[in-house]
Parts: sequence; C-alpha cells; structure tokens
Amino acid sequence: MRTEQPKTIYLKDYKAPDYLIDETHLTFELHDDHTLVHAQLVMRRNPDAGTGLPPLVLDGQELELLSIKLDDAELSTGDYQLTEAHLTVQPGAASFVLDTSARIHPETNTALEGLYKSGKMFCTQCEAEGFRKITWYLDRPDVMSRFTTSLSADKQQYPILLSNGNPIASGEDEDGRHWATWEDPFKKPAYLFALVAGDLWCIEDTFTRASGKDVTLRIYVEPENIDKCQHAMNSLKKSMKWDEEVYGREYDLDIFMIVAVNDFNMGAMENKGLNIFNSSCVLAKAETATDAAHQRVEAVVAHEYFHNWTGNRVTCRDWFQLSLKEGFTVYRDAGFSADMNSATVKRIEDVAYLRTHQFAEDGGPMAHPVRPASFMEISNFYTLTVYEKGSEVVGMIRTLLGAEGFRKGSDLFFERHDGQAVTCDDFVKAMEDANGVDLTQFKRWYSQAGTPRLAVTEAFSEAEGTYSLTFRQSCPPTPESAEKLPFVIPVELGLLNAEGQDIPLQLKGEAEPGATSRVLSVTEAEQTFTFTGVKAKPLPSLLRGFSAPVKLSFPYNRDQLMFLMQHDSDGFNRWDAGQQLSVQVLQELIGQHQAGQPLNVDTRLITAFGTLLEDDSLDQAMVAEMLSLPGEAYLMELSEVADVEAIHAARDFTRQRIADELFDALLARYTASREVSRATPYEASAEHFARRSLQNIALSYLMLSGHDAVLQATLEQYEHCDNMTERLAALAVLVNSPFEAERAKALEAFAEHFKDNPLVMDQWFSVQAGSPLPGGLERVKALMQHPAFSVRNPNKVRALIGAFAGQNHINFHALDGSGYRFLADLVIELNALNPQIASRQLTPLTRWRKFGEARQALMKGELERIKASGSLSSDVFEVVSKSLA
Ligand code: B3K
Ligand code: ZN
Repeated sequence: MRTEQPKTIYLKDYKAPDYLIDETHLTFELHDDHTLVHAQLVMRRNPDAGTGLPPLVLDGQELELLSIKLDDAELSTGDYQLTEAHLTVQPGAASFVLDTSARIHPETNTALEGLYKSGKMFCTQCEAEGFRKITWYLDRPDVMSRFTTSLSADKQQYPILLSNGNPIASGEDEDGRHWATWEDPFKKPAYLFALVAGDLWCIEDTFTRASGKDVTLRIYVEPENIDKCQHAMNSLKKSMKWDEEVYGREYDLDIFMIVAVNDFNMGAMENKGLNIFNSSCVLAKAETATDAAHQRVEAVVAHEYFHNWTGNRVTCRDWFQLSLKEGFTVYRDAGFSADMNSATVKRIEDVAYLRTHQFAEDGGPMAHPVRPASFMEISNFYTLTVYEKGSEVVGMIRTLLGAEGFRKGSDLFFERHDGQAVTCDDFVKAMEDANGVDLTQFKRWYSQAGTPRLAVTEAFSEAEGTYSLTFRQSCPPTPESAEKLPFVIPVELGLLNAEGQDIPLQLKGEAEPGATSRVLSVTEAEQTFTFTGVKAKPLPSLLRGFSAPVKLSFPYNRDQLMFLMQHDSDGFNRWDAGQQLSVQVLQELIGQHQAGQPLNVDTRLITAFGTLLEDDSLDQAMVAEMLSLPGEAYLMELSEVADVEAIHAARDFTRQRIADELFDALLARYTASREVSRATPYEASAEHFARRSLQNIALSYLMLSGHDAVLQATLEQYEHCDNMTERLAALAVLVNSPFEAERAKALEAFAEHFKDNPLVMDQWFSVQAGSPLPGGLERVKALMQHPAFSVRNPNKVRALIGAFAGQNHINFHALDGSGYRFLADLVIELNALNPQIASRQLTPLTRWRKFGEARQALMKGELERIKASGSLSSDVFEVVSKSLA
C-alpha cells in the first residue's frame, strides 16, 4: 500500500518519454513461494525528447531488488536510487543495456494485478499499470518494445507455459522443471504483456485468413471445463471473419490463444496473441450458462479479438486516450453482435444500459469526459463513459459520415498509425482527412462531460404546409466544468402521417422531397428546421436508433406514444415510445404513492401491452423487450430526488396489474413457447434466445398471480429443461414468489447439483441477492458464509455484494442505514485486498446526491467512515474524496 497521498495527473502535462526500450528480454523462474524476474532492457535516448542524458526513471512497485547492471557493470547502492515507486539510474551513453533481477510474490498477490496466482495457475494482468509490479520499466503505453520471454516452472504442476507471440524454444531441466521461450515479433507497450503457467487443457482449431494463411486457435482452460469452450471458439472464428469483411482487418500472428482464469478483476484482457479471460466470459454450454452468458461470451471474445487492431497494432499515447481503443472497440463489438443476432434488440439493450448507468455516472461526482483531462488512479477510469459513451461518439461519427465515409476513415487511421501510440485527435483527424470534413466542433464530445439535454418543440402551419422542429440543447454542469459549449448532435428522424406512414422529407430550400428518415445536425444552442410540403400535422419520430447519447424530450401525449409504439418504422423508437409511455404512467403512480393516494394504472398501458401479446407477427425478442418495464435504477436516474419506496411500489403495482389483466394472453404466450422449448434441443441462436426471453418474462408476470397452476408450471420448467436459461429463470421466479417451501427446496437442490461449478453458483448468489423480499441484507450476510463464497474472488463479490447494492434497491437503501454500513465495511475490507474491486463496489454510495436528506446523511457518513479508516489505496481514495468534495 502507498504511503503518500495520491497526486492528480493531467493530460496537459504529457511529455514524450526521455528514453525508449527497443528490446525487452524477460526471464521468469516460477516457484511456489516466490518468483525471480530478470529483465534485460536494450535502451536508447529518445531523439524526439530533447538533448543531453537526463536520469532514467523507471516505474517499479513491490519489487525486491536482487541485482542491477548497466552495460554489464554491476551497480552498487550509491549508483542508483530506489523508492517505493521508482528506480533511478544515470545512463552514461545514449544507448545502453540495463539488467535487473527482482524477487516478487505472485502467491500472495490478492490485488490480481501484475503476476498473480488464480487457483493453481500463474497468470498476469498488466493493463493499465500492472507491469511495474513485475519488473522496473517505462510502464507507459507510448513506450513500445519487442519482447522475448522465457519462463521456467515445475513440469508436473505447470505443464503449460505461455507468453505473447510465437513459441521459439523449450526444454527440460534435471530437477523436474521445464522452460519455454516465446518471441513476439510486434512492438508493444508493457500493458499488453502476458504470461501463463498451469495445468491446462485446450481445444484447438484453425482459421484461414482471407489472404490464405492458417492461424492456430487455442482455448486453454482447467481440465474440468474442457467441455465448455466450443461456443467461445465459434465466436472467435466468427469475429475473425467479421473483422476481415467489415473492417478489412486480418490477424497477424500464426497463433491466437485464450486462457480462462477464475480470479479476474475485469471481463478479459487483449494481451498480444494471448488473451486472458475471466472464465465467465469464456465458458458456456447449455446446461450451465444462460443465453445472456452465451451472448456475453460471444461479445467479449469479439471485443478482445478486435483489440488486436484497435488497441494493439494502433495503441494509446497515454491513458487519457483510453477511449481511443475502448470506445472504438466497443463500437466494433456492438456492430458484430448486431450482425450475429437481432440488431434492434442489441441496440435496445445497449441504450437501456447507457441511459441507466452511464447517464447516472455523468450526473455523479466521478463525471468525466470521454477523454478525461485528469485522474488520480487510472484504474478508476475504465468507466461506462470511456467505454459506452465512447462507443456512442464513434457511432455518431459514422452517422455523420455514412457507412462508406466511416470505412474510408478507419482504413486511413490504420494505414497512418499502424505500430504507433496515438491520440483521440489522431482518430478524428483520419476521419476528417478521409472525408474532407471539419469535425472541430464535434470533438467537444471528447472534452466536455455530462449528458446533453435536447428539448424539442413543434410548430405546424396548415396554410403554408410547413412543419418546424425547434431544438434547444443544454448540458448541466459537472464537477470539473460549469460552462459547456454546444455539441454537434446528429438527430435521425422521420415524420409519420395519420396512417402511421413515414412521409418523404423536404427541408425548406430543398428542390424536392427525399428520404423518409434522415439525419439533422443540431449544432447551435437553439436551432429550427422547417419541413415544407406537409399537408397535415405529422407526428415526429425523433432520435431514431438513439442517434446521439442525449436526453431528448418532446411533449408527446400517451395516445401519441401508443401510436408510435405500433407504427414507427424504426424498431428502436417503437420500443422507446413504449418506454416513454411506461415512464409517464409510472411517474404518475410515484406521485400517487407520495401523496398517499390509491394507486391507479392508466389502462392505456395495459391495452398497449395486450396488443403486443396478441400480435403473433412481431419478433418475440422485441415483444419481450417491450414487455419489460423500465427498471428501478432508470426511474431513479430520471428522478430529481429518488424516492426508493415509491418507485418500488409503483413498479410492483403496475406489474401486478399487467399480470392480472393480461393473465390469459401471457399464459397463451408462455405455454406456446414452453412447448417449443420442451420439444427442441437447446441452441445458442437468435431465434432460440428470442423464444426463451419471451417465455421467461411471461412466466415472471404469471407468477404474480399466485395461482397454483403457475407454480406447477414453474416447477415443471425448472425440472424438465435442458438449459440454464430456463432453469435459472424458473428459480428466480420461485425466489421472488411467496411459495416459501418450494423456494427453499429449489435453492437447495440447485446448490447441491451445481456446488462444484463456480460460475453457476455465481448465478445462485445473484438471484438471491437481488430478491426484493424483506430481509435482503440478512440473506446476503448468511450467503457470505456459504462455502462457495469468497471475498477474494471478484466474480463472487460482484455476484453477491454487487447485485445486492446495485440492483436490490429496496433492501440496500433501507432507512436504518444497514445496507450502507454493510457496503462500507466491505469496501474497507476489500481496500486492503483488492483496491480495484473495492473502488468499483463503492459506486452505489457515490450517488448520495440523488436521495432524500435522511439517506444522504447516512451515505455520506459511510463515505466519511471509509475515508477515515486508515491507509487507503489510490483507487478508493480518489472515489471517496471526489464523492465528498
Ligand atoms: N483492456 C481491458 C481492460 C483492463 C483494465 C484493467 N484495469 C479489457 C478490455 O476492455 O478489453
Ligand atoms: Zn476493451
């Protein structure tokens, strides 16, 4: 743990490195109680960084120095300076070789950063600044080097020895140990370094590149998981093909490896040629992984693979540019998932997530631009803003330039910057140069934080046949900036006539009407667009496909929203109209609850849901999405002051009414789907996902009836299915039901059956942690004592504590402060074990400004308590201090 208070680092202070590392030769001797790391760095003065020979300052943490040599001469204590974070030496020439030897302790590394042990296996996680826990280095992404890595370990315990690039040599020693050497021909920053040693099995396949050469593909897992890799392998091959077809990007090494580990702070890591994955993002088969898990595996495999070009071949100059690789790569994986499954459903899921969580981040104390201007701890900036909003920003560029222009821009970007470490500005410049456009104003999306609001009003003149839309944009202040300049907001829209058809659009001044859906660029604080040749007042369909990450408002009445739900030619906007209708109805109920009035659901909502259920022609996945009411977290985000009880009551009441009124229609849909599911073996396909999602949402409504027949149907589904999607959905329905005996029995049977499968047990923890029934905190505390739980495993922490604090609002926000106290205790415990996870788990407490006075005081009190609890990691310190500022 650090002893000094963390400093703020600013983008404006960026300086090129004084020295470069042309070659990096690493040797690892892995032992049970320590590891020896020898590093030989072939270095030279950076010609672009000035003259003279300044001291060489290397990053290094938690390393025990054993020896150091400069150009083969052993240095003694007076020849260098060693601190908690740095090793400083004085080079005597512009080119030199530095050798260091260190002892490190992966076996006690609970932060899961640097070299550590996950179960019996050694593995690494170096992004962003973990390499400095392995050896002294210029641990910054603009220092790119050619790596050779040798590793040795006991052969019986660690038969598999892996690192980046290609294997070039291996052999055995006499003492039962063996070794392997890997060479990565591509220059890379240290954050892409990886090493794995363990007793692993693999499945192997090949992919033939467009240019004809074969690539060997391997997925390594612990032996008991060898039957759960095929879906990831299929996903990998699809990703490789898609990137060739859609972006013209081929893979560049002869081998591509994925290794699954159980203890991992994030989803996965794109190390060159050797991706290391959280097992939750690799392992999937019907019996143990849900449809959502299958889709996540497909998306994460694609995401990490796509990084090979967006991140690895072209990397970031500094960590402020993180969205250069992450925003773009999320955009690419979203395009892939859209092409593999239902594009509209993928868009709906992404937007619902963004609006709930990223908008909340933009409105909270950690708000930052897509390209942050400062940070204390970079690990805290792997955020929804950098990833998801960053992806939206790339998407807006594509919307403005069109598909072809965007591809020209990305081709130029890769061609210009292959092998370089560059900035978000370089990305935008390539887009500008390839298309001859000026994106200067657009770049405010990278530098200004906060979610813009876009208020739209209309005016129709029958006499003139004109229809005008006026857009007013504003952006609320965020911690680091009060004033915002207008953004470029691409608004895709259409106008519907009384029959629900799109009319051809003709803007004032245009010679003739054109397309029925088009993109307007809103660039001013206030701006009016007038359409001509409009005979009758139309109904606007605005922000189609969610063409910009803004909060758009238009004074729709409920009948208009119902009309859009049925007729909008844009599938996303049909869903969104339903969401807006639901929000209006729910907000009315929240008001009734607060006024102590009886709750009364607008029957138009029920009618609209009924129409959806009756219409067999609609895509089942869309129906399932449309039947899902906006979540509590989204309703909180939309509230000025979030009233936890009123939101919960309004939503529960509405669900109950839907269940009561539409029981027959829901049952018909459920029965029909369940029959097909029973008769058809599991497939991880869009069609099957759609069927099961509708089936399971129908079941969750039906159970609210409390009918015994529904209980029996749930038990039948639970017992007689061939897949985790149906089984877990049935379990969740039971867990949230009043049928105590059946619930207890199912939970016990489930745990008994799956006790040896940690990923399935994560689901079991989550389902219980999320249950809104009273006594939530006690249940969570009891589950923490379960043998399958461990506070040291991030997946377990997320499954149990994350699900409780992030999703179980009615229990977590208990007015006695017990939920907050519990979370703060946990953060204090995790701070010492795993700072990154500690800081992530803190998020719900940072949102204290959203709540009423009593909760604010309690939440702030807990933040204060964490702050005073002793030596805080930079991760936790930054979040706590900014939250209290
Ligand atoms: N690039 C990694 C992020 C790892 C960050 C660790 N603090 C995962 C990804 O976005 O692909
Ligand atoms: Zn990524």
